[in-house]
Amino acid sequence: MQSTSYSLENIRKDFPVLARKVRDEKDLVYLDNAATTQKPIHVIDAISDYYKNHNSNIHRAVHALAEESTEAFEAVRDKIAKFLNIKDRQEIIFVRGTTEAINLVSYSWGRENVKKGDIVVTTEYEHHSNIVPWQLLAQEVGAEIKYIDIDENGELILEQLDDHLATGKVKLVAVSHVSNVLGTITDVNRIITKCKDAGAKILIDGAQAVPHMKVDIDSLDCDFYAFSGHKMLGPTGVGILWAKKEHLEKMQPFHGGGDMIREVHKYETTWNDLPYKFEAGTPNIADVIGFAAAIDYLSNIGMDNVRAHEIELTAYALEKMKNVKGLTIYGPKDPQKASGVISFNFNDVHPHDVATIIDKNGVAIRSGHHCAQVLMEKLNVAATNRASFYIYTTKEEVDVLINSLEDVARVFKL
Ligand code: 7TS
Repeated sequence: MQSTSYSLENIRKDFPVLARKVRDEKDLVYLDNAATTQKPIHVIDAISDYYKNHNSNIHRAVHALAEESTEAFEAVRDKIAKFLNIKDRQEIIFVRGTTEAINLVSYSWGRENVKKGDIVVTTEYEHHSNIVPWQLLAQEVGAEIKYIDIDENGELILEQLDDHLATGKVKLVAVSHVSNVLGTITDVNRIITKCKDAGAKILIDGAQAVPHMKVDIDSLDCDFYAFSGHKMLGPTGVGILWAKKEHLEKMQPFHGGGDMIREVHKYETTWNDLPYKFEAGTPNIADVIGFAAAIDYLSNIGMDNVRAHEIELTAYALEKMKNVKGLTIYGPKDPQKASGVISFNFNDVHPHDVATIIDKNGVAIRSGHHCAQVLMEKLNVAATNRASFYIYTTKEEVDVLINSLEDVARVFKL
């Protein structure tokens, strides 16, 4: 176990995959953390231990293994409550990820509360997961979608939110806490204040925020908050929807089935208490338990240290990238305003070509539209390259990325 001080060397030793060689014995330089992070041995062992020693379904049987599994599973809810300063554990719903969390809100809350002529506001830098569910809802009920645009620094033009709210028709504002492409940190406190004054509800997509900074749900005081475990060292297939109890109590279930019921009769059913009303069927027990090990790991490092490391790396990368001819960087140039994500294009080379060439040096970045085609349209590009950092990323790895661009220049004779 690493100490609470930040030891990059010790941290890296906890991630077996980081020792891998790829593409002709090159050291792996993993810079695709916004897509998913690598897993420390603690998480891998926790999942393995669960299957080896405890595996059972939960909430039902009275035997020893069922009791152990249920206790371990429910303890994770308490751990999440503590990690994010959530006062009421009944407000924490286990889902598969951010995508499912947002769809749950769109179906169960949206279909009751958003009517013909109402407006749902989102932003130009959303992931498709925070656009498409609202489009589906809008089409079904006859509502409208409006956008908050971004400025040339990749920041939201919040005056546009005022204009939307002034119509009196806005039922919900759905915004990401951090952009997955630009890394921009949204001023969610300002947005929440504006929404409250106007009586609009607010959903925050925290998929790129919770892994990278301290998030305090109680003091944020929004209505819905969604995030995924796999972007913060946890396994895939586990995510969280947090919602205010007053909403969850009134909402219809999203899925029907086992565990979410109190009584089922031939023609009618009553619902279980929160949070189980929204957790139909056997959940992803082993991965929820693995997620707890990820939270322990991050808590042990301290989220302030995680953030400080990313600011340092981003500042280092941006400074070095300034000197690379033909590089266009999208989003904030101030590392205090962004998380560890840098999107760029290199001359006119297609991002897939850039990514393919630097992959030969073992560098893993993402190229494409990053599930943010509305943003690509705004930037007037089909795609970008994206390098994204995490707790184990080193300055040497940033150097490998930047030096690899010379190979791209050579291939394309730039
Ligand atoms: N919202 C944001 C801001 C995201 O970055 C992502 C995933 C999602 C929602 C969806 O999360 P999921 O866990 O339900 O899939 N973002 C990315 C990405 O940037 N590259 O791959 C996945």
